[in-house]
Amino acid sequence: MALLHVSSALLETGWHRNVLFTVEGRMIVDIAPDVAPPPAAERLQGIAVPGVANVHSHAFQRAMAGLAERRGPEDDSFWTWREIMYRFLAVMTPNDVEAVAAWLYVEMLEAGFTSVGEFHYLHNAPDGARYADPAEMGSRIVAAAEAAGIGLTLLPCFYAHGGCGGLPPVPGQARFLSDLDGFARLVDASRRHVARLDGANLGIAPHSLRAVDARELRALVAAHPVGPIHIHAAEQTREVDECTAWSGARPVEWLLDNMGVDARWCLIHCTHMTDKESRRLAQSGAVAGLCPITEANLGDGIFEAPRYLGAGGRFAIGSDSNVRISLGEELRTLEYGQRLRERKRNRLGPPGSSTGRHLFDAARRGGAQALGLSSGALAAGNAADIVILDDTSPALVARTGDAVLDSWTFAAGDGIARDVYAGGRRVVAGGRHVRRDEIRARFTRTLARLPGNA
Ligand code: NGQ
Ligand code: ZN
Repeated sequence: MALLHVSSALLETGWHRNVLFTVEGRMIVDIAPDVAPPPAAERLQGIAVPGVANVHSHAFQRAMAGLAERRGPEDDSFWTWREIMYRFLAVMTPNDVEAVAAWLYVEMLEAGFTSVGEFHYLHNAPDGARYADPAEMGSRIVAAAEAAGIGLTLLPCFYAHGGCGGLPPVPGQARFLSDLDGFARLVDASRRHVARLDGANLGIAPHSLRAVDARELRALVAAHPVGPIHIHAAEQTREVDECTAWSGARPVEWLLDNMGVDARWCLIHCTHMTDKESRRLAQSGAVAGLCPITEANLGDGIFEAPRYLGAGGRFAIGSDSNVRISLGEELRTLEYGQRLRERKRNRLGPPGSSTGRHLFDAARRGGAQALGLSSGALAAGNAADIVILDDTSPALVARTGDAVLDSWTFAAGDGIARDVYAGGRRVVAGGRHVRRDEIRARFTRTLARLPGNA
């Protein structure tokens, strides 16, 4: 049992001072506000907020961050980026993926993300051959999460086609492919790896309506009656056009019409929705997994947040391509997109509310839902995912209450999280991950071998 005392904390019931947390194993078992620290307590000077789930990551892509920012002969797009990404992943070994993922998860924890949904599709060897263990690559993700101490929801991805309506895959997709039987074996093997990691979860991730046909998607949902289901949807206008040409319906519309989308579902991006799709998705109880930094980087478009949130829609944040790892920057980018489009300020959140607080609350709640976690709030009975912000940081000096979240979101740089507990374990102390040096050294050695110019 551990006792942690902080000077202030954002609890489920709002802001409180002098808060004592009792942590047992992975869980918070008691919270007492307005108490002096007992002698046995560890005293942490700072502001405690709940750790937030990062619901959408392709870990291996961290290794190519910054390598696709060079203008090509024709208009660069999501699709030209994807070709660079495919060339890059073709050379990555299981060891490489583990080293990159472990470092990425260190960065996530230092940024205040205490769990990650790994949308994992790099299953096969570079030539498409199966590894002896079909979940060899997934086991490396589990090992990386274990080394970093981040909460993991592993989302093995089903990928079978190269376009809507069951088009054949292209050669660059060989590492992702399986059929339904192979996928069942992959999920079973993944489950065994996940089981050895305390608190880890398993879901499934049909990649997108470009990679999964209608029959397969129905079979996958029927075979997995519990747990999170994540799918990419409506990120690019070309995808919307392709889906409409195939089915007569747009991607989000098709999923709503055909798949019984509910609170188990997390639809990643949903950048391009009509008014009606926004309203229907909001009513479904599903989570929209928004990845604002990646969506900006890839030129996807701007999510229609005021409309969707106004209809009660839930969202969560994902770092997706992992080109940058920053919770504040994700939330800021989401809000700034709306400001730039509407030429107005403070677009998200009801009148009178703090924008930072509103976005943070929505992201922590939606994140926990999308990953199937009992966290997302500092409350007894929830996982001890606790982020203690450095109240001596220049960006937070003289800030209290919601102003802390506004300043974190809009004014602070990186390095605001001083101490981070994930599943009851202190993984960041004094702003540094407890295994930072060793995990970083392995990452550095790995990057030195991978192509440095894609
Ligand atoms: C992915 N990433 O699976 O890594 C995708 C690109 C695709 C994003 N959509 C590949 N951001 O969607 O075909
Ligand atoms: Zn993605």
